[in-house]
Amino acid sequence: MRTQAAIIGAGPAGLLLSQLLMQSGISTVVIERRSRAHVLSRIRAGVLEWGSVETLRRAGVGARMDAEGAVHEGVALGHSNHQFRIDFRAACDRAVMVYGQTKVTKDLYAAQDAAGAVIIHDAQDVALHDVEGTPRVTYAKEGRTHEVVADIVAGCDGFHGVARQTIPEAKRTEYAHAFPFAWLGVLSETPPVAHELIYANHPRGFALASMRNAKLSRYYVQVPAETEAQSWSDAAFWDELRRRLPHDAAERLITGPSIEKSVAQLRAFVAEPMRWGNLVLAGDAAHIVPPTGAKGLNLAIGDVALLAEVLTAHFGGDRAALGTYTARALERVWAGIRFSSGMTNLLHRFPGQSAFEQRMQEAELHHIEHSAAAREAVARNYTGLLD
Ligand code: FAS
Ligand code: PHB
Repeated sequence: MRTQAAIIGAGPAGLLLSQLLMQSGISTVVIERRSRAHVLSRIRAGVLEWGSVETLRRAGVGARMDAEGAVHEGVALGHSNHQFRIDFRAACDRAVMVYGQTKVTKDLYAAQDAAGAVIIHDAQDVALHDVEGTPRVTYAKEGRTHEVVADIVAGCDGFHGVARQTIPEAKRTEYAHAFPFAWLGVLSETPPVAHELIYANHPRGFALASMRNAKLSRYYVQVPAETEAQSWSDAAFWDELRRRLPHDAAERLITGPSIEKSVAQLRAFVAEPMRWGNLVLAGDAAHIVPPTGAKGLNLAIGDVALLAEVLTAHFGGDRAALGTYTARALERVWAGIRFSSGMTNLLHRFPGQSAFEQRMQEAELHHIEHSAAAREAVARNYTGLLD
């Protein structure tokens, strides 16, 4: 098979890139290791920066998001049984959209199906070849080996994918940091405790009250890194969440059976460069951020919006365009790492944390509450980083 852009991975990055490139008349083939059902079963991010909203609308997948998503103009930060609101509209005249990644992926699949996209699922042993020349992608399916020849290969295959490994180790610089804790997440068919998100610092550990809609809540509590999700009963989860949320929110908590329970490790990771010959990386294939800043999905969408612009110029004859991708993408990536790691350090309890360090976190949160400049900095980073 021959195409202009072979895309590895049918997560949000891969599907969105295929959608935007096809809109520019560039042919694509998407090669995904898992089944469509498996890809759509993942419960992950929930918050879209406004730049991501505009990119999804431009890609022609904004209709259900605009109909079913919720525009949020603020977020609450909590500590010492108290909470305060960061007003995005007042601070920087921006907002975010609460709309789950699962729905974003479903909307992208629907648009790609309508566009007649070629998406190959259950592709095994995916391998990239000759990425510095005319790239080839091979994969096994139904007992046969298949080959896709392309001008460009886009690695959108996530943190555990193969594309990043195709860049020679001697030419790759990887920055990695593992936080000494994880998030235990629960999805429940219960009304959220508040109409906006609450990020809470507590001496027992971090907690986050989020949601998918008015009848579907998403909650997280910080747990030790090696925690197994099933080692926590629903009752134990609700008790711990209630102890960590600020009192007024805890009083409103309505519990119910978990319909999904999972543990996400907290890590930061960046691989440089994000382009090698005719291979480009986007999304989790190139970087991971701790979810405390709601940046993972948004950085992936930001990469893809930039990459679609660069590849459209490249296929339009601009041979310098590809060389600009890494530096431009990494500026946003490192800004996302900085903000997400800062929020993680501010809101989580670290092993061996002293009483002084706990009070310093509370003092920083108190400063944010009472400083317009500090609130604006949080608002600008949470709603959109550089723009
Ligand atoms: P993805 O990992 O979503 O997609 C990569 C795709 O490539 C997958 O479908 C995979 O099956 C496929 N693939 C992998 N290897 C392959 C191979 N060899 N060949 C072919 N295909 C291959 N972000 C937030 O902002 N907020 C959150 O709360 C949040 N929670 C998260 C919880 C978990 C458990 C995880 C893992 C991530 C979370 N994230 C969160 C980050 C997440 O949303 C990512 O940023 C987002 O999925 C990035 O999208 P992609 O880059 O498309 O990668
Ligand atoms: C979520 O709703 O899953 C969510 C929201 C905000 C975050 C992380 C996760 O920072």
